[in-house]
Amino acid sequence: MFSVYRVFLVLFVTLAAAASEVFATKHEVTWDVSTDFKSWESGRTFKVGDQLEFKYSSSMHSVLELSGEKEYKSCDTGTSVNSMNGGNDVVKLTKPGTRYFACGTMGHCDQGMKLKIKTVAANGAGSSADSPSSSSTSPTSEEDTPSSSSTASSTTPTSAAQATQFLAAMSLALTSIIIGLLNIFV
Ligand SMILES: [Cu+2]
Repeated sequence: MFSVYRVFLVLFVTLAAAASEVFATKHEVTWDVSTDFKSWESGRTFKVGDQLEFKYSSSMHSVLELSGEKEYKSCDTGTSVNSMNGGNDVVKLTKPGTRYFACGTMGHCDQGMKLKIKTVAANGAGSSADSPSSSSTSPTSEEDTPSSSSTASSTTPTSAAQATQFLAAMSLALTSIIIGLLNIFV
């Protein structure tokens, strides 16, 4: 009987892990002097596990990660902690906190080509203790908006996210039932 319980526990943990994978969002950044990064950033939530994807022409721009707030404010790119120039650079948000990015091309940062990202701890999606409904940062708000690049798909198609949410809810319900039955029979 105990082994049955374990099987379902493993199943549930696996599903929860899969759900947290799907809930991770890839935030596509149109890395250009004409983008209003402040409003782009303010409309989004960045969670641990999410990714930034900087898309740009590598002959025009680059991506520097700046060391702090002071460097960000003054566009001091001299002490950058990381530099990328692939034109399609992915940055993983691995922990809560603030990170700063700027273009390395002369003058671009001063023209507003800089980005400040506040990452928050991922909520309930990955934790089996939380109910799935509490972890619903609504899928529609996480969709990438640029319509021109709709083929470069985000990692969270709405339907898949909803399906996974449903699965997570189902597995939680199933686990509750199993545990309830085990309590009766054992
Ligand atoms: Cu630039």
